[in-house]
Amino acid sequence: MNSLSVNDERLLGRLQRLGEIGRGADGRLVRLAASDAEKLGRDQFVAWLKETGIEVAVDRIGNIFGIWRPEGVADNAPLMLGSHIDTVIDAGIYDGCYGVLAGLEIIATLKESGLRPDCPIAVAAFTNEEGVRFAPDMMGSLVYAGGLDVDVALATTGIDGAILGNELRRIGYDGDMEPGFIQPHAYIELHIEQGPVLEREGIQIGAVENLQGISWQRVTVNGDANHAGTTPISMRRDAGHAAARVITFLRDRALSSNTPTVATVGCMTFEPNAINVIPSRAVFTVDLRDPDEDRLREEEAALEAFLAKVARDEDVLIEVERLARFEPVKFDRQIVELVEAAASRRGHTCRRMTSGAGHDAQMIARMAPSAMIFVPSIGGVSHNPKEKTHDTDLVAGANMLLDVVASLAKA
Ligand code: HGY
Ligand code: MN
Ligand code: MN
Ligand code: MN
Repeated sequence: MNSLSVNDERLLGRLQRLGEIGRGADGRLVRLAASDAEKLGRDQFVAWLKETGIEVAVDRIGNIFGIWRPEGVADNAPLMLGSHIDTVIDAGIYDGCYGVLAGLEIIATLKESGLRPDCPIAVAAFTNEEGVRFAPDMMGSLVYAGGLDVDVALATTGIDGAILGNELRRIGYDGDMEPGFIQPHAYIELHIEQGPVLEREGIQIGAVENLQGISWQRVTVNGDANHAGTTPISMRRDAGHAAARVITFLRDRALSSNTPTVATVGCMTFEPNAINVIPSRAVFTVDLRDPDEDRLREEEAALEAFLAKVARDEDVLIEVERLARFEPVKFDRQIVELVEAAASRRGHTCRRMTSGAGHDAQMIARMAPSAMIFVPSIGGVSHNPKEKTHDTDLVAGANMLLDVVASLAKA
């Protein structure tokens, strides 16, 4: 089977093509979950599934599946590949799309080769992996794996006030299959690393053995608007200043902790947001992550204590809303070993690693043995239009996925 390789031109061409869908006049790629731009991306993916001649199914949370059921192959539990095609704001073209299109490429390559796996093979594009418009992130795969009720998820309100279920209906992806309608016997997700490790160490393949814990919260600070010129500093209830103290606290704590803990405040708004008005309200998000669950809980407790201190010091009211909370996940050791074996057969350097980013694989791991394959990100950059991976690495990763699929599905 080792002689088989993916059609690299088709894979790379589709990545570039999908990477242009949702690019605005300003040149920024924005394909938020269930948006008009994402609909066009979904339509293109479905068109490629149909071109490949495989079954297309959409479930109630809008997850799209291409399912290859080769003739004469028992309808056993399928092997599932996939990732997501929704993006962050001003995104690169590889995050998620690479895993979805490589999964489709594996099916097309096997189908064309005449080789027959011993089970069906499915490729999934999960809804709302990024969680930028609707929280939590990895929502479609979380619902699929039974970790969130589908009707609760469909009722989620986005940052723009839209309701997810209405949006999926509006774009025509409110499918009728129940989430979990196919129970995979294994799931493998191919993804760019989105971090600096592989490139820094000059290693071609990451055999991802676990994924760190994630804690998302939205913090609202309520103070008092007042005149920027007449209000003495000591008499202010300045929501903006209180928020700034929290941002500095999070960064200083993560920096001084010499643990892998990371903390990010990615969104911040002030009200009334006027140059000469002391902010009456500040709303910001906190993204905390750590590979160790106990440490992540300590970080959450430290934040909670500091918020109480700031509320007292600055005489402001602070409310916290939980947006997402996922414990660290261990992937399936056997699949990780298959990845390492495939890498050595292909003569690639390979190392085990932890994923810093969240992925659909961490959710599907709740229902089936799952693992991931990483390829290097140039400069470790991602969630940025400069996100890039060498074509040779993209093709190497896809051929690795092909080998692991062939081992698991005995093609
Ligand atoms: O946030 C994450 O790690 C993922 O990109 N959704
Ligand atoms: Mn991703
Ligand atoms: Mn991402
Ligand atoms: Mn992800």
